[in-house]
Amino acid sequence: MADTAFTNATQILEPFKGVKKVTIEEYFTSGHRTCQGCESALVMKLMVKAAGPRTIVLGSTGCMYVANTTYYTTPWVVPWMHTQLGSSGSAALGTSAGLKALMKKGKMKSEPINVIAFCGDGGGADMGLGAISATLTHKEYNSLILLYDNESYANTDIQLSGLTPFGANTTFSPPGKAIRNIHTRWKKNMAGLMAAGHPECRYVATVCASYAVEMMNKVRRALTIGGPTFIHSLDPCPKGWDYDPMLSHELGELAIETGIFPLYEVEDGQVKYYGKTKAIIEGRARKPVREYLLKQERFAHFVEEDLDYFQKKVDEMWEKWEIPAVVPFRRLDATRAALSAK
Ligand SMILES: Cc1ncc(C[n+]2csc(CCOP(=O)(O)OP(=O)(O)O)c2C)c(N)n1
Ligand code: SF4
Ligand SMILES: [Mg+2]
Repeated sequence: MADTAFTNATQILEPFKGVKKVTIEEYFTSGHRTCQGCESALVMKLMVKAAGPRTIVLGSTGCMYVANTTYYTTPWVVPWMHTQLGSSGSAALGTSAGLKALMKKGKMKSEPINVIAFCGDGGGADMGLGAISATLTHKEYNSLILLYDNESYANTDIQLSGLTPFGANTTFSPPGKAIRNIHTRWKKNMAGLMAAGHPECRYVATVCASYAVEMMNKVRRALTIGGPTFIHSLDPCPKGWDYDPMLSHELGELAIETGIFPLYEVEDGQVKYYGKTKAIIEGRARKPVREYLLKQERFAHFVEEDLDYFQKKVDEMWEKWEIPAVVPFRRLDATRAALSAK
């Protein structure tokens, strides 16, 4: 049962118990022009299928706006609104506050209406970070912000974002003869940042559409808990990552199996790993990162040294972080000793 005391949560969306129990109705259908093998389009379809018909979707500029609203066509069956590139947070908060006010004044029937705002990694993890952060402090309004992470500003031809992985070839970081890796910064830890920094946000999860039922169930959990919630989805992008579109599903799996992108949810401060990430926590070996990286042409310029560096950074996430692969803080040995001596 959802705890409704803390927020305005008014509905219980039970998890789908297996693929056969998933509802057949579609609210994101034909009529879009995304690339073949686009995982972000699949994320839109699963996200709104999980939420159901009483849902308003808000979307910031990016592939999931442009390719989904080509002139006079749209795949959206539910009400949908475009919002400015950095505004998914503001749009979520404003819409949920507006609905609440109309219901309070009796101008609308009082009923649960899901407000979901999506954003890309550029729009969400870079440009719109402040607005998302503000929304996650407003516990009195129900909304879900879903960040679809294709690891670049894809719609404007693959510029690097704060979520582009180390070394990737983008139009802003083409490998050259003099400098092999132009992009040398490590990817932001977006879900960990949202979970650790927003005490009023009761639910943060990471998902990947390669695990579709689990992904939908995280959306249902977020909408059941209510208040402001956040989901980070890793979405293989054939154009930006430069691979055969038939590999989208497999690359999603490899991102998890190598430990590069962990699957977890943080509910009321408790971290729960799930899927193959849980298996890793329980002792299953992580696959080497090279199995994931070398299937993508954006890393075709990598030499052994780069693969080793990438592996070392991922190993650190699992072996040195205070909460493995979630929160990167490390306590000093002296602090640890003092606490355990109490
Ligand atoms: C304020 C602003 N700056 C730049 C643009 C141009 N622009 C449109 S979509 C886009 C890329 C957005 O990247 P992301 O949020 O990652 O979404 P994706 O295109 O990858 O789906 C950019 C830079 C814009 N629309 N608004
Ligand atoms: S560029 Fe990537 S995210 Fe954009 S429509 Fe194509 S596959 Fe999807
Ligand atoms: Mg993007």
